[in-house]
Amino acid sequence: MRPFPTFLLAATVALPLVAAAPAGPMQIEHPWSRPAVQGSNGVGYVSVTNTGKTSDVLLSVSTPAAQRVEMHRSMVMNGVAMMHPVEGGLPIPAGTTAAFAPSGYHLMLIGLKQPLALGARFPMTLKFQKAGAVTVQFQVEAGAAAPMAGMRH
Ligand SMILES: [Cu+2]
Repeated sequence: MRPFPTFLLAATVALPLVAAAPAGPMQIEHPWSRPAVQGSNGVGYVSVTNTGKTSDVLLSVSTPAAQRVEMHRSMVMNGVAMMHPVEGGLPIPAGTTAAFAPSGYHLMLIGLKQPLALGARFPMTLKFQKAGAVTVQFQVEAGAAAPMAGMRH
């Protein structure tokens, strides 16, 4: 299904950077994950701002820590929490932020090859259509629970 455009937040003010990685026009902030056991699925959250002048697309994400990574969107339908895969990449227009955060878009780590222990760090590579591949370290944090009941991610 097509991504719903509410995740796009106009970045009209300069925000202070937290654990930012230089990635050309892509400003990547607060890459984090939750504790999970080997063999299960993990989750990744990150904020990606396109500071460039042209639109870009987040095509895919990969990590040596899992068999594959999918982009998902959490939503509630008829009172039931569900997740849908984002097909065809996630467009990030110039000057906007794609926010992967609890109860919204998230990165789903399918088939963890290693446990994700609290405090550990692991690399994830974000592949953009124009900005190319960008590898950032995700930190395993306790984080806040998903604000919506029944929603795990
Ligand atoms: Cu998911």
